[in-house]
Formats: sequence, C-alpha cells, structure tokens
Amino acid sequence: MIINKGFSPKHTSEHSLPPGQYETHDFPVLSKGYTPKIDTNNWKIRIHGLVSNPIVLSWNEFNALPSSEITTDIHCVTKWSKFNTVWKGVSLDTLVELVGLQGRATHVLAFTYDDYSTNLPVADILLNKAYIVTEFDQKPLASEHGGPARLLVPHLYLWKSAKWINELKFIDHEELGFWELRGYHRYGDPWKQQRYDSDE
Ligand SMILES: Nc1nc2c(c(=O)[nH]1)N[C@H]1C(S)=C(S)[C@@H](COP(=O)(O)O)O[C@H]1N2
Ligand SMILES: [Mo]
Repeated sequence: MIINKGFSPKHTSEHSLPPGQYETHDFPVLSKGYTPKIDTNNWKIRIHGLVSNPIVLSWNEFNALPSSEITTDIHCVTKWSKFNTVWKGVSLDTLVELVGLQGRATHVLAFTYDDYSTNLPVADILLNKAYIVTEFDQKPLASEHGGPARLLVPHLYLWKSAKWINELKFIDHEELGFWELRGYHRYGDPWKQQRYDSDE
C-alpha cells in the first residue's frame, strides 16, 4: 500500500471532543418547558436596541435573505457532542449589516417564543460565528429543536443557541439570560469547560 504523505484517509475524524464531552449520534431535546407552536404566517423577528435601523422581519422577508449551509460540531453542557451537524440559515453578519450596529453595542440578548433568553458578546456573533437557522439535515427545523427558526452559535455550549428565536436586542453592557441567571456560565466556552458560573 502506498501512503501519500500529507493525505489522510477520509474516515479519520478531524474532530475532537472538548474536555468532559462524549460523542453521540442522537439529537437529544432539551427545553425548559413546552414547545411553542408557531405558524410561519405569524412568525416575526425583531432586531433592535443599539442599531441604526431597527427592523421586524416576517417569515418571507427573512427567507429572502442570503443563506448558507453550515456543517459544524455542537456541544451541550449535559456532555453530549454531535459532529458534522448540517444546517441552513442566515448569518448574523447579514442581519447586522441590515440594521447597522452602533459603536456602543457590545452585547446582544436573544429572546424567544417560549420566554427564554441568552446573552452573547457581539464579537461572538460576527464573522460567521452565529446563524439563525431554519433547516437541519436539509429539512425544515423540527419544532422541538427550535423550528421554525433558532439561533446557532456552535462554538459555545448549546444553551446559547436559542430555539424559537424572535428577537435580538443589542446593548452596551452584559445582561444575563435565562440559564445564565440560574447558575450557568455567562460565556460558556466548551473548550474551557465553562459550564457553571463558578467555572473560570
Ligand atoms: N427557546 C429556548 N431555547 C433553548 C432552550 C429552551 O428551553 N428554550 N434550551 C437550551 C438548552 S439548555 C439546550 S442544551 C439547547 C438544546 O437544543 P436541542 O433541544 O435542539 O438539542 O437548546 C437551548 N435553547
Ligand atoms: Mo442545556
């Protein structure tokens, strides 16, 4: 057998598990409560706060925006990780370009149809680090996984990826979201195991 230096076999995983995680092929559902039933005819997303042009987009307006396919690993604080998940959605860069961020905007809060919220630094949603996704595995996103649309911020623990998203609010300070107010880490980097607020 001839092995070309510099080539690696296709099956070799380029992935690695963050500390304390295990790989799963399932897709567990984790929700704080009920799964809201959302008719896309009534779906809206509002983007406001420290922006030049606050907007409210309907489902059709949102879906007319340029979208991309994203293949990424995801990591849940309950210790499962899933490799190579495939999504389709709109980059937050596109949405930020639409509204125009004010220079003072340092953080963003995501709100949802089930009264959940989560907080993120602006730096963590730019440069194609975050998307609002409407498809998983080339099918409309299932309602229990946040359909019709959820946030996807794969470099942070999955509780940051707010399901059933309907609002982004840009602010000039850090305000904590639902789980961050209840003992989870304010930032949530899986590579640093930032699970709870007592973790560094
Ligand atoms: N709106 C909303 N988003 C949410 C949640 C929730 O309860 N409500 N749970 C979070 C948590 S704790 C996790 S781990 C992930 C789970 O996503 P999944 O159910 O698609 O696996 O969604 C996050 N997003
Ligand atoms: Mo979670």
